[in-house]
Amino acid sequence: PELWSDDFNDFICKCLIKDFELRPNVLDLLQHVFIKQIIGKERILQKQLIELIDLNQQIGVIEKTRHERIHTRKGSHMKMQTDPDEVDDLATLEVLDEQLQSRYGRDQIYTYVGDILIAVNPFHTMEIYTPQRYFVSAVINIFMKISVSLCVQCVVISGESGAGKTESAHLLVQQLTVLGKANNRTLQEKILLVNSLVEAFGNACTVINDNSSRFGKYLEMKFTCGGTVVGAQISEYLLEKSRVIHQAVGERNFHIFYYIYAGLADRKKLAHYKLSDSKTPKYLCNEHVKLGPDIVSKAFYKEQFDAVEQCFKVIGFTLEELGSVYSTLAAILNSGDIEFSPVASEHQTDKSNISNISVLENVASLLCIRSDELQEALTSHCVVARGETIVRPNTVEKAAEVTDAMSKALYGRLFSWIVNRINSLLQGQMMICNDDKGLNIGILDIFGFENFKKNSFEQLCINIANEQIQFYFNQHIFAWEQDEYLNEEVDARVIEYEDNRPLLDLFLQKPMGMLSLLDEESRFPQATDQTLVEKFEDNLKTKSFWRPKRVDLGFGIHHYAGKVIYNAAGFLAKNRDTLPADIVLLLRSSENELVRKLVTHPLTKTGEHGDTPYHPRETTNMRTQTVASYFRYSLMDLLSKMVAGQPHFVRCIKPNNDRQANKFDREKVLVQLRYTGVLETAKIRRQGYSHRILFANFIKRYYILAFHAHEEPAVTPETCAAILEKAKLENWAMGKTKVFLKYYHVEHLNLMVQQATNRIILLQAYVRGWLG
Ligand code: AOV
Ligand code: MG
Repeated sequence: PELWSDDFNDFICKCLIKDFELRPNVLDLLQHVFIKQIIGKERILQKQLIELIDLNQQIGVIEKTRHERIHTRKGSHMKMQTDPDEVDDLATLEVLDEQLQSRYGRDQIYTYVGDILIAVNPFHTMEIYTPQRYFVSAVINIFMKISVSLCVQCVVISGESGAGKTESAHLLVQQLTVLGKANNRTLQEKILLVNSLVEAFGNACTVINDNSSRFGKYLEMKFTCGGTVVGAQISEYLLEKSRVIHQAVGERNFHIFYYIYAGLADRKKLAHYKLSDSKTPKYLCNEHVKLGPDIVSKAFYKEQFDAVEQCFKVIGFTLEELGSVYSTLAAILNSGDIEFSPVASEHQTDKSNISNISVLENVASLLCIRSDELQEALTSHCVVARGETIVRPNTVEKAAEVTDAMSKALYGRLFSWIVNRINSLLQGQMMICNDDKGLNIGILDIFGFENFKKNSFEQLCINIANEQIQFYFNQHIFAWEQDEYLNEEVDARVIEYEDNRPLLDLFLQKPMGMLSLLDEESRFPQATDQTLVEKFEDNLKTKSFWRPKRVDLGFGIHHYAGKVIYNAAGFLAKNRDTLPADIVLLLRSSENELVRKLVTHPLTKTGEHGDTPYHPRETTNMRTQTVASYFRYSLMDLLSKMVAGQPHFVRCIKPNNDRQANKFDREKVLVQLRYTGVLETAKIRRQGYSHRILFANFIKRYYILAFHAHEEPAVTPETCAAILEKAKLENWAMGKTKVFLKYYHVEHLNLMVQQATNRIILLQAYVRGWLG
């Protein structure tokens, strides 16, 4: 082929996506030569060509060892004769957990099982992310795929809480920004900061993870065809707002509250934001917070506050906006301290009064609303009866509920606003390039599967989301693969896998699924959490649901990742998540623009793509949408994004429950490998056909192995067979439109093409006199 042709580019890409460990000089070349020159389709300079040939020789050395390995694999029918320690892809190995353990002992935390990347949490800082040895080959893989296939790539990171998803997502973004060398350094910096900023607001300390994600995050990085990063957009899902007003035993509120409280104190600005140094706001006092060695110091919080403020500024928030964000946070903290006391009224209905008016005034002043109106909105409510509006007093309990609802709503909307604002600021940055066809890499990092001592509505939502991701994984790895065998009439052994569809139906089916039942019950004013659990029990007839004895309001679910006992206390209130219209109207009257924006909607639909999910609940009638139905909507939105791309799965594995470095609990790992389907994946990769290539593509890629360069062989199964036979491969299958290959076939074919192309490069270079 012509040296500068597409085929040649294709070849380079193939070299790069090999999963050998990249060496520093190869890496440099990768950045300097390939990405800029080849993918950018510019001519390579003579000097660089020489370097390229060096590289080829290096690849040759690496390939030689690979070659031997592949042959051993083929010859011995999967009985590995090579040292398994050397193998980065464990799909061929039988004892996966054992191998992972010995690799872990050597700090080799990344391992492939077929095309799935396993990342075992090292629980200590690793030296591997230095600029010289920066890249996990998976990153290169993804990066090259967008360049080659010009299709959206989607990285789905999953694993239980504390397994390392968020950390992996960070590293991935970091590496992609370096690879996608933006000409625009500031943009690159901004993209890196976005993650930290959003996490300050959306992460919190739980009993499992000190930096636990309490929302789902989908970050899309946009690239030009030349591989330069030109922008990013972020979508957030299902923030656990209830944490603002209440935290479970041993847990904390969202990080940002501690940051701002310590940061403002340090700057002697507490009074300005109506906070007191001597009295910690109630929302931040969880008396049961553990006091372990990792208790975070004020100095640390203060540093974090400075960092967050810096992020805001670099991304482009104005000082005015920052002030409003701080005021809103301070208003939320103050709201938690408003105290109500009962007042006996003449009609003997329970009325409530605010016993610390000064705090109420603080809240009103921070939100720029009138304090008398706020008092009224908290201590009374309007009902419409027979066309007449009647004002009814709120009991102490009710008034406190309304206050909490306001806090949660303000925080949830503030979070969405920040995310939307980031998006529009990054959008403004986006360089529109001529060749920008919108190449896109999405990275999904959600909250991991949770099973606490006490599990509530939040855990149910989190676990359903994980159940959905697992379903998507199964579909992709098992179900679609098997469908394809059927359609193509290829005889392949069917792999049994744990199908969690019945479980998803249990949750999501309409009208008899758990969420629908919850919504239905939420509409009855007389319903209680007790009637709700009974409703579940009467309608959910499956082995995966049961009522444990001795647990009031308890129900159990057998999730894909294990059994969880939930407690339905508070489910109805949490699901209704009512924000009284009086509060909405009052906040809309605020003199602060941000506060007004938070309650006027839709927030924004960013940019021309309009692909940021707006919140359907934020329409005129704020009371109709329950958390369950919003949750369902979000899940579908997320899924539609994922399905649109080509997925890459990263499975994070937690090696022990004690967050300890160098501790590998075999049993714990095995359980995760089992329920995440990694073991079955290994099986399917061994027994099935990992690659299915359309005849035309197969011939285009490999014809050179059996035909002359100038020939154009017919696109037929016979041509494909001829190529495969020429390459002396066995055990492949021919479908109706595709060739079915085991992945070691593809390795072998690629190797042969590379060798053929290497010869061509050297020859051409020689002919042109560049080799002296
Ligand atoms: P998660 O995202 O999977 O949990 P994190 O990414 O927050 O888990 O990881 C938990 C902790 O493990 C981090 O705070 C680090 O201390 C450590 N860790 C993880 N990955 C690495 C790594 N590559 N190198 C060094 N340390 C690491 V959750 O959000 O709770 O589901 O909901
Ligand atoms: Mg996380």
